This record gives sequence, structure tokens and C-alpha cells, in this order.
Amino acid sequence: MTDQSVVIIGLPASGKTTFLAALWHLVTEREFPTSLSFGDLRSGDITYLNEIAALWRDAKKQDRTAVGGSRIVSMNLMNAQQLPLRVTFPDLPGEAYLRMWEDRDCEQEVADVMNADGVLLFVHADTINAPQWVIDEVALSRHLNVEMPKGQEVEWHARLAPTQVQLVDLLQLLRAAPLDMGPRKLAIMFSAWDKAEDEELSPQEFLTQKLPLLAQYLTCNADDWLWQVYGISAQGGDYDNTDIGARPSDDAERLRNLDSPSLRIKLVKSNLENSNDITEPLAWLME
Ligand SMILES: Nc1nc2c(ncn2[C@@H]2O[C@H](COP(=O)(O)OP(=O)(O)O)[C@@H](O)[C@H]2O)c(=O)[nH]1
Ligand SMILES: [Mg+2]
Repeated sequence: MTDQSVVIIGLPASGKTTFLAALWHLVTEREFPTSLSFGDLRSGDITYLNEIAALWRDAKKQDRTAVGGSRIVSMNLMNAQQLPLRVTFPDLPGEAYLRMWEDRDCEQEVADVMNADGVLLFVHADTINAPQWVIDEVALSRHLNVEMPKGQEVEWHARLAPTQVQLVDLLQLLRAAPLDMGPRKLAIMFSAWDKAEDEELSPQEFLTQKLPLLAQYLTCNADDWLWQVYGISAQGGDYDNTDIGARPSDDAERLRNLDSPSLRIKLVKSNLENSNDITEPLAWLME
């Protein structure tokens, strides 16, 4: 069997666990054919995968991946040529990546999982923190007749940096010692694509418009990434919040009523072709 490892990276709440849950449902339930299919069960501890897939089927949001409690999950899959592949993913809390950006530091365990052949970078399409210009803020306040308070300085903190700055830095860290392992393949996954679809942009156009710094970093190709960009809706809409007293989501009810849960899943490729097969980016990473 060929052992392949794929690292799933992304800032906190970027859709990593939801993707793993939908993927595990899709390959184990086999409601329709997929590029990579389920191989066999000799994949170590699948309790975690079963737990997150059960929440996903119930249309309930995933618990925030416990800080410090990373999970390494493996799946035995088969490619189109029926060759067995073992794919290992770490489901690390996004704080580990935030720490790389803010503190220029990571645990040895995190460094070890970065040593993977393919990289899936998750970006939540609906929570991108765009750069803001003081001059625009002032113009907006004037327009709205809101007084700008004077002398109220906000101290800068690395966490306030725009999403694209943090992501470019993360990718650069992966191409610098000690994490560098030569050129790699990178799949950029815009999660919660159902929230972005109304803008009628292709995933590639979305990248260029919303994260121009990242788009330019990838296009100028200084770090030799072989990359693709996808829009992915692993839920199809908003799921129920599991916090006590939270209002159930209308989307969740509609999604639970679909004939088969796999129909909630949607993958949009850069040529705008779409399918329910979220194993495709993985198959591409492992080609
Ligand atoms: N609308 C919508 N929300 C999503 C989708 N995928 C993930 N989310 C939401 O994005 C948030 C973060 O997802 P999660 O998988 O926990 O992110 P992680 O912290 O990167 O593991 C949660 O509130 C999810 O419900 C999707 O396809 N559609
Ligand atoms: Mg998570």
C-alpha cells in the first residue's frame, strides 16, 4: 500500500473538521461513486471519524477541536486504478497555525505533521478579514454622519492582521527551514462556499478579488507551489449551533430532509464545474 500524507491547515474555524466529517460520510456510505473510494477498515482508530460524521449527518456544528487535543486520523482509500492508498490527516486546532503566525513557533508534533506530501489549505469564504484603510473608515463615518472619536488608538496585535497576510506567511513558513521539504502540491479550499455563491464568482476569481496578496504570491510562484483552488460546501448551509439555548437553523432542517446526506456536499472547481465528490482535491494532490 502506498502511504500518503496530506496535511490540512487553516486558521481557527476555517472548516477543517467539517470537511473530514463529510469526507468520512461520503466514502463509507458510498451513496454515489467518488474519485477515491473506501478501501478497508484497517485504519486504526476511527472512533473520532465516526463521531464527527454522526454530528455532520445530524446537521449539528462540530465542537471546536479541543485546544491541545489534536487528532491524527488515517483512512484507507483506493484510487481509480484500485491502488490502495493510506491517507493520514491531522485534525489540529487552528490555534496551532495561529501560534505559528503570532509567536513564530510551533510544537514538535505540529512540525512533524507538516511533513506531508500534499497540503489542503482551508479558508472560510464568509469570514475573511480584509485589509482596512483609515482613509476609507473616515470617509464612511463622514458619509454616515458618525463622529470619529479622536485619540482612540488600538494597539496593534498580530492577530489583527488581514487573513491574506496570515495565510501567505503560513505558506512561506512551509517553504522555509525547518518545515521545508521541497515543492509541494497545494489545494486551496474555500469552505462554506454556499455563503459565497451569490457573488457568482469562480473560486479562482474569488481568490483574486478577496485575497489579492495570496493570489499574487501564488501566481508569481516564488515558492514553487503546484496549486489549484476549489469552492467547497461540506454542509450545504448553516448547521444547528449546539450551544444551550441556541436557535435551530432553518438550513439545517432543509438539509436533514434531503434524500441522502451526501447531496448536501458540493465541490466547485475553477472551471465552475461542480460535483458532490469532495475526494477530488485529494485525488489531485496524490496524483
Ligand atoms: N454555511 C456553511 N458553514 C460551514 C460549512 N463548513 C463549515 N462551516 C461552518 O464553519 C465553522 C467552522 O467549521 P469547523 O469545521 O469547525 O472548522 P475548523 O475549526 O477549521 O475545524 C462552523 O460553524 C461550521 O458550521 C459549509 O459548507 N457551509
Ligand atoms: Mg476543528
